[in-house]
Amino acid sequence: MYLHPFHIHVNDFQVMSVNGKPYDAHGRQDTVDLPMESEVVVRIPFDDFVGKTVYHCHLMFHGDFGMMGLLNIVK
Ligand SMILES: [Cu+2]
Repeated sequence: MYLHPFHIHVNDFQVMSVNGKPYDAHGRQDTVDLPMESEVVVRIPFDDFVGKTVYHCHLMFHGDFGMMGLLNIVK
């Protein structure tokens, strides 16, 4: 099975579920490995950063082909 190492910059997150199944999280993390065509639910405490940052697949060619997005964190 192919994985996408999904990563969010700046703010670590807690993984709640992957494909609807509860995830055995042990605190916050900055990357989670996801199977192909999956859905992840995360909780992110936006405590101390305001501005733009990105999320993306850590496989750079995946990011180049669209697996990258922008977060605009506001007060
Ligand atoms: Cu990927």
